[in-house]
Amino acid sequence: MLFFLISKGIEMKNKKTVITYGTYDMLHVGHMNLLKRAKALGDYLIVGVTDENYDRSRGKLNVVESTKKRVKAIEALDFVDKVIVETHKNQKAEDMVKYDVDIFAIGDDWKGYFDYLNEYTHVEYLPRTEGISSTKLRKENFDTIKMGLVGLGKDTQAFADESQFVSNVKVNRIYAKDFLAVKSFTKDNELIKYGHDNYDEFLDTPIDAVYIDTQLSEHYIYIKKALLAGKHVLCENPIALEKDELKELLSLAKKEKKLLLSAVKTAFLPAFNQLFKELDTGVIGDVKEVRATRTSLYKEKHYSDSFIKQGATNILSSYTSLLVNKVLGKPKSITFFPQEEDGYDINNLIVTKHKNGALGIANVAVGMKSEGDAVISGTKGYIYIPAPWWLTKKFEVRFEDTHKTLVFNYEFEGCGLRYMIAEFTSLIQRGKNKSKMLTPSDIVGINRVLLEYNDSKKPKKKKEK
Ligand code: C2G
Repeated sequence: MLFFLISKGIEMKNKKTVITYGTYDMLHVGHMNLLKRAKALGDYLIVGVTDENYDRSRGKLNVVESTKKRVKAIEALDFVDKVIVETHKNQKAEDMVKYDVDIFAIGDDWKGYFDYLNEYTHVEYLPRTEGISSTKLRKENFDTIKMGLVGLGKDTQAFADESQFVSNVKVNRIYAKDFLAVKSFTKDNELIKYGHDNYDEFLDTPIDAVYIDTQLSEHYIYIKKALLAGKHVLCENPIALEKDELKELLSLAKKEKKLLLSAVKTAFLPAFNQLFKELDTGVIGDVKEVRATRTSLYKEKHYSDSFIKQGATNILSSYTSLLVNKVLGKPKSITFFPQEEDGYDINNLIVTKHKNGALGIANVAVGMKSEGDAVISGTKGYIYIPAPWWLTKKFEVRFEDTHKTLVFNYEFEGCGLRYMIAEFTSLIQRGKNKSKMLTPSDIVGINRVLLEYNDSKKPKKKKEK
């Protein structure tokens, strides 16, 4: 046995380990050439396949295949000896030591970028295969999604600008009630060339999908008409202000086989999605409480004189509900502690009770500012998301022993909209009518609190004598 172990040790040491990394989306001849050239440098090839959150945090938004599918495709190559998943920025340096790597190899499109790894191993830049790329394959294999914008708000131009970073998307049309405003918006606009002040005419144009950002009270009717016109819908939340309207829209989307997604961009950010992967490992034990605060001094103008006002709960609780519901699930009870002024809630403390007695504590306000952080508390530790948690790029897993803190950084580019646009359009291209990052039950969950609150504001029907 000892002889075997010694000879194994010598064999392993004589073995020349080569490592390379990549997304390997829609595996093509350029990838294969690179992998074969890397293997030829040694006799043991490790391939690091990037996971989707790491890819998205480094600006690769349009990856089509899941991490699992891409790992399997590389594992199927008989000349690849080991496959690992690359999940974060500094992993390469850690891997050089962990796997006692002799050569780090990568395409020469990265020339110079990985020179720092010469500190740990020998870096080789290999010739890239011209004329083929995953981006090119995506353009060839997927239709371009044409999107129209509904409403002319503070984020309209940002949405159009951000869509430029997503492949196979064209945003070139807008509808809004105010024709003069539409005319001046499209006049010198590089992207949005066509303007409408008639919604039916707008829906009759060759667009596949719409992004709705109007007064909250109009969302329902704009969504309904778009779905009936065969368009996919991405709409600012809330989707609807009353329970039966939400139910009607979700079943209409299902019937029309169209995608209906709430535009809660937090749900699509890399760090936010990584957070749930870490939670699922049980790293903080059983979750007992989720606390999240979101405040903004931005106030919607009051158009509707209905009992439903556009205060803190309707404007902001979708975000806190997203975190509370994704972690704790559907609440068993909801209690409101609103502060009201001018007939609407400028601030609302929303306490929800969940299975196993876990508590959700959400604080939303439009009439005051507070610290916008979030804490997920468990029996072994807790996750702290610094303000603004809803645009999170980092979170920490903390324990009683402060030396054991784990820090996770997942950058994202721009204002975050491109991740939502990429998810929305890639689902349409792949014929999917629901997102894993924001499922239909998530959409019900993020609207549940505000619908209950609006319900509680309804004038009570006088009991017939
Ligand atoms: N490649 C190539 N020829 C092509 C396309 C890609 O040689 N026509 C090489 C790339 O240079 C890279 C590998 O194939 O070495 C994987 O390419 P991608 O899947 O595009 O991955 P990439 O974004 O380059 O990630 O941590 C990830 C690494 O930074 C590389």
